[in-house]
Amino acid sequence: MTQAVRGQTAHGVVIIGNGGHARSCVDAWPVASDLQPIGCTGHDPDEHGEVPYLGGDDALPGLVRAGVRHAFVAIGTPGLRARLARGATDLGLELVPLVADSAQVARTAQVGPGAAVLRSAVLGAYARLGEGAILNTGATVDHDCTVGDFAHVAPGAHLAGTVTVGAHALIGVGASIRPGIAVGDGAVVGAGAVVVRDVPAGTTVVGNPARPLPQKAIA
Ligand code: JB3
Repeated sequence: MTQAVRGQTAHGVVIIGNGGHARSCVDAWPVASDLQPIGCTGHDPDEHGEVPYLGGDDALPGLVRAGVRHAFVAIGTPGLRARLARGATDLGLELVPLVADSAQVARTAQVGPGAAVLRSAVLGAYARLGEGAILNTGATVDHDCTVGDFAHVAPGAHLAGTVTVGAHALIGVGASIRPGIAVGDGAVVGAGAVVVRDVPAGTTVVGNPARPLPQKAIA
């Protein structure tokens, strides 16, 4: 274990991932939190941003033995984020949520374990962000919305009230979703799309108004 981590384990958070999303999450980490990032794991030793590189994920058991108790998975790909989250909890690590200082989270909203509410994002009254979900920079999720586990609401996307987004779904940058719409598990809403009808699970919709991409276009 690196000298940089020694002595910080009890309140330290190991960031799993060391790419662009990890750099964004470490940057947005709340300054006054008792729990602070102490290092990151990933494939490329040269990619780590503001925190030390601690090795690949095979370094995690050693960190747990050394007393690290908390982790945060900072990987954009939903399936990989979910797999790494399971791996972390299997090691006994607790997945902690990230709520940026400049984010606005309603008193009645719920932020799941390992979920991220990044800079200037807004989570409205009685809205729920599932485990490992990402509410990215400047995105807004309004009252009574549900964003499923490991889903991603990309920067500047806006969900009106009572929208539901399924697990692993992606709401692309700058997209808008009308009130009451349901976006299915694993669905993809393209950048800038305006969604006025439900989006079936596993489908991709683009445009204004948003329409399904022909299957061949996705291949
Ligand atoms: O659009 C925005 C604002 N952010 C995007 C984010 C949500 O998703 C960002 O632009 C990227 O599209 C993506 O960020 P991410 O996942 O950081 O992508 P990338 O910059 O390609 O970095 C992926 C990192 O994951 C690499 O540094 C790899 O080392 C690391 N990685 C891949 N597999 C892994 C594993 N790290 C660990 N610990 N374990 C793995 O199995």
